[in-house]
Amino acid sequence: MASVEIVGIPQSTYTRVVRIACEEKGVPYTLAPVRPHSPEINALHPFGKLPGLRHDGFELCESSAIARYLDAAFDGPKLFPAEAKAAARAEKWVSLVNSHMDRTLVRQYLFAYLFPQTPDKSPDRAAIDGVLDAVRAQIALLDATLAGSAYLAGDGFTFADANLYPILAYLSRTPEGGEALQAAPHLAAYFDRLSLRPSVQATVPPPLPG
Ligand SMILES: N[C@@H](CCC(=O)N[C@@H](CS)C(=O)NCC(=O)O)C(=O)O
Repeated sequence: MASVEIVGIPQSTYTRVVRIACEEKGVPYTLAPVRPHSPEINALHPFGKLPGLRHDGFELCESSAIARYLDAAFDGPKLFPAEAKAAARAEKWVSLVNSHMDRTLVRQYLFAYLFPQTPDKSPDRAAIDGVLDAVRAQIALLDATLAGSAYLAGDGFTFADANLYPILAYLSRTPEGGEALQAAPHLAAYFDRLSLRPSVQATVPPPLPG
């Protein structure tokens, strides 16, 4: 079978999500590093977002769709559970993270540190302070969920965990986010457990490009 090509930069959270998915399933892949909105990704994604996938003449975008494709097209451990309730719980957490947490934790909070809109490029304190309550509330929600199960969808690792991990990895390196994460015992233990997975260790991103 032709090899899988993931189109996206390794620092992108959603690109890392699909790389973790490939690693979990043992699917060999190459990474084609392109920036958002470049002609190459615009050809795969109608809104120019990372990542995309090319495989055997097939082209796809959207991380969750890519994970579904990998799960159906390749052998290896299942990323999505077969059992109805566990499958629905995994889907629910992918949707919650993509619809709400990515915006709060990455686009609003993290980006205020990484890509501040301040004149001197110092962290955007107003933006950070404005979103901190929401950051802490989302960390508390994850902590409460993980008090009841080892992984987001139940007792086993699923794509929902792969989908959350890259966000937590960046969050753990921020002042307030890292502190809140460490103070959330169930979430912190889950983060440490996921950090030991070979799929996670094989996809550690290099520093962000300037
Ligand atoms: N729903 C998309 C979201 C992808 C996404 O937001 N990717 C980010 C990189 S992590 C991106 O390309 N951002 C560029 C932009 O929004 O302009 C997916 O799940 O793949």
